[in-house]
Amino acid sequence: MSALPSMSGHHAAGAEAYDVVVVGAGFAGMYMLHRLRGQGLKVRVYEQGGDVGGTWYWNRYPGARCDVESMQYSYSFSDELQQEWNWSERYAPQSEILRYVNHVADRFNLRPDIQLSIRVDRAVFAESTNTWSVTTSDGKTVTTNFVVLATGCLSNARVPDIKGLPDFKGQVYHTGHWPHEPVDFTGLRVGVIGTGSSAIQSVPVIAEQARHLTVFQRTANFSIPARNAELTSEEREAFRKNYPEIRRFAREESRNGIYAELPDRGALDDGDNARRAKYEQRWTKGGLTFMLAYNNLILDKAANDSAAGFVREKIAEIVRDPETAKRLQPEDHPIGSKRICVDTEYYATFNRPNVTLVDIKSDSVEEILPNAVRTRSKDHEIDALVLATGFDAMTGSVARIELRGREGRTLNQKWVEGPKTYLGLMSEGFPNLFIITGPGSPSVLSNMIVSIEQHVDWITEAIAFMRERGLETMEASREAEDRWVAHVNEVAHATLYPQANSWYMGANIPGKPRIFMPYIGGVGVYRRTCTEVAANGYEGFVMSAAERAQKMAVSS
Ligand code: N01
Repeated sequence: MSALPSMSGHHAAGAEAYDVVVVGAGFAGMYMLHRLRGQGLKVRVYEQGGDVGGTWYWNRYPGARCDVESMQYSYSFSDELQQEWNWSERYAPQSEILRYVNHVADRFNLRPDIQLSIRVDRAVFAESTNTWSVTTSDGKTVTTNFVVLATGCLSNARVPDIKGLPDFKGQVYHTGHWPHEPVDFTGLRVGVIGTGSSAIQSVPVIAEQARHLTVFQRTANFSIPARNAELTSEEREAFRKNYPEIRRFAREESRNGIYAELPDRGALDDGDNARRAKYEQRWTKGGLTFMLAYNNLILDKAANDSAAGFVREKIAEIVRDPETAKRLQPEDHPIGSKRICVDTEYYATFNRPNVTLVDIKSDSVEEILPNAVRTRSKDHEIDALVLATGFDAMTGSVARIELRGREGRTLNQKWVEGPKTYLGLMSEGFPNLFIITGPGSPSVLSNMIVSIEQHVDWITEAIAFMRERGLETMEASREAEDRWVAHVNEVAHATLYPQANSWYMGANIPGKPRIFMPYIGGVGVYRRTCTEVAANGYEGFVMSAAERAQKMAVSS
């Protein structure tokens, strides 16, 4: 326990008082709790799910796995933990990741400070006391000095507004909100709407069960084989032995928080044969790092075209029906400008006699009938419908909470033209409100665990800094925030990313402002920026002591 006093000095009488309220008990909220408790702070975590795990609690669809290898998609803060946990596969299934999260909750005794099945509905900052009042779905209000939003980037499942959907007489599922009981599609005609990562993982598994599967595709996506396999004990040992360097590299040198061999040249620096051999090698190795074949794939359109062309050729080789292969070949965005998908037998699934691909760009969905999806040209009869339609990403979960900062202004009002933050950590006008992996930080462009740990450590240190100096509020300055928002956009527009209608841009939500949300500058670069900001006395942030505390100091 820290020798410093708890901070809950100026809270209104009556309400329960905390130093920090954390919203969400996924990977971010759990580690945040662990660090803050280590500082002797009184912390309460609210989690709307029935258990810990966040994304991994909700996304239970068939075939759900992470697209970052488990030996790297895992906490690094405890060497004992990373040495003792046995990942079974290169990409562990969702159930195993959830077991791991639960193991962490127990191992670090986190549960007593986590309240489950409780949503945070509103948080209001009181300028008179410099505290937040947090109201939860059970009607209670507590006060706290700090609020940390650990609400996740992809946690607000999005059900599209399709005519007739409520009248469908079979079961409707959303991949991001999957039932806890096993779903059995045996003997059923199933429809899947959407072809993003969630669909690409679930389609091959559903196809094995269903009598017939119809996949409704609006936009084709690039997918690379996962090459998932059981991990041998030698492979696990190699990671464990080299963890110090693997983790250091991921944090400090990588762009995306993943330890991987970095390319030393651009795609056009190699001749046709050498380039093809390199893509082939990456394709055979599998996984997200396909995009690391060359150092300019996401910067130079001609370089990108060479990689995209390679994957299109692979699709044509795998898929036997030329019409279907053509429909599956993405043509409307550069490869990697939407998160590249990682699959097991996705394209090959379209060779099965019980699978049909419907291109709903040319043959759009008109409505859902009680027993079918009606597209312009025909009714596709189905018994069950899976919506793999994604999330209101990055801002969606934050937007669902009524957050009122200075002068009663809500964050939704402030972000009406797109999210504005300084470093993705704080937003001006909202003192003592931190966001873990918020818009404006590498977040979804990285191995989330690396970015989560970096933010949690930074926030922990900022709070400790304030306590040591008797400071009561911290917030982003308008000027620093404006500069950061401009920088995030400038970096994004120097790449091919904005050329895709992706959820990175908010383009999947009708009416959502189009602004590039994650920071592309790279995990290592971003980390150095945050470290320098802190070393320079939290440059760009305004910190202040309470007037009351100052008065007390003067009079004593
Ligand atoms: O969601 P998405 P997701 N009518 O938004 C379509 C992470 N993740 O859940 O592209 C018809 O990518 C939409 O079509 P279009 C990962 O970061 C990771 O699959 O907008 N179709 C698209 O095809 C990922 O990027 C893992 O034209 C509609 C699909 O639905 C992120 O989560 C696994 C529609 C949505 O794709 C989101 O992935 C899963 C409509 N009205 C997820 N509305 C791994 O780690 C939407 N679509 C492997």
